[in-house]
Amino acid sequence: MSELADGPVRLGMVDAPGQPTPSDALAELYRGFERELLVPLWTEIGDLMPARPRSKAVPHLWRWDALLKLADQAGHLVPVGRGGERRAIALANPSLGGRPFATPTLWAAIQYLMPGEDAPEHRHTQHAFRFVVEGSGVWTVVGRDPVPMNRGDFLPQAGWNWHAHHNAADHPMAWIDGLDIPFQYQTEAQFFEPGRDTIGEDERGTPARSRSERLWGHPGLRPLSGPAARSGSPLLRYAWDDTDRALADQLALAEEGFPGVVEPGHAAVRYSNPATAGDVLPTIRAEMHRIRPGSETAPRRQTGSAVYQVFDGSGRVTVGDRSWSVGRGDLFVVPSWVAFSAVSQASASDSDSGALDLFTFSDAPVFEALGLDRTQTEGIEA
Ligand code: 1HN
Repeated sequence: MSELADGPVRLGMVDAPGQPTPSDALAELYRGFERELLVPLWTEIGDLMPARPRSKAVPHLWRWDALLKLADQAGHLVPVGRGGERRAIALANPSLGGRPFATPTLWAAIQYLMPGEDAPEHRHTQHAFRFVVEGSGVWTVVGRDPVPMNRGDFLPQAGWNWHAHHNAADHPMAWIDGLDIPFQYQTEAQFFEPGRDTIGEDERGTPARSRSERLWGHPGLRPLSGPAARSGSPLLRYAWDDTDRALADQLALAEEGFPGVVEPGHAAVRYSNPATAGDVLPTIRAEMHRIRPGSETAPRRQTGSAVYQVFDGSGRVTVGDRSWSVGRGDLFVVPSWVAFSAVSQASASDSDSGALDLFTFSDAPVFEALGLDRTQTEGIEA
């Protein structure tokens, strides 16, 4: 065995194109690099500059039933309070070293609150949202504004806003949290600050609509009094009724012969900031897709990663070389430049709309801001 094998320089590269002929002098050179903490480009270029993205993450599926069962067990065993802050249990992509990272940029977790429980107030630079696949009864209090959380609601919450949660119901409630924690972990620009241990009595109200919705939640109408655009959406809840109607209208228009859907049988909406019409959060894009039974989306791949949750219905999803039958609540990951497609197999009897509804969030705003966004829809081999 050559001495080269012992150094940091990978022996496998010896046979790669453009590599020097092994010799004692070369081994001495490589030992010199090691001693001085230097790495030559010619042994690393394939990894540093791949011809196309090669994600460190892999496609993976988490079943909602399994998550919910474990979250409920945690509800009975693990208190919520200062330090841990939240009873949130994160998806750990199997190829990301056991870190609580669904993808290299995105955190996704199931969070659980028992009846009457409070999660303490804090704020952090990480951008976040909640999405509710089932249940109700929790109000998230953002900047002292109690915001209801019901099935199908999407609740963005830009970084550095104070927030706490309280369960006003007599039953536990689960939801998913999405945050840009892995992305901000890499940026090394995170800040965190604990707030009050308990929210005020005046914040324990259970209004059907938050103050933010009363100010910002009117289609196409922005308040003249509203605060200047912040770094994320001022609308704290996108209620399911509005999302559902938008999707149903798209499919109905298409059926009436008018343009409306992205592809046959496939309606889709993006949650947008009513002050800017851009993405709801600086680092996170969120969308809801509705696929008619029997319809299939064309395979597509793009730079950046995404997490999907089946909101309703059932079907089959394909992510790269993996494929799963999925149903309500199931979560899966689409890594960068891995093709994704979905087939709706729902029937009117096992879902609200009779279709496959997929909620998804991604890191697309980061890639677009940096000019790194690329999408391929044609010529993807099955
Ligand atoms: C957080 O504040 C929430 O507010 C959820 O519900 C998940 C994960 C890590 C750090 C803070 C929340 C979180 C989190």
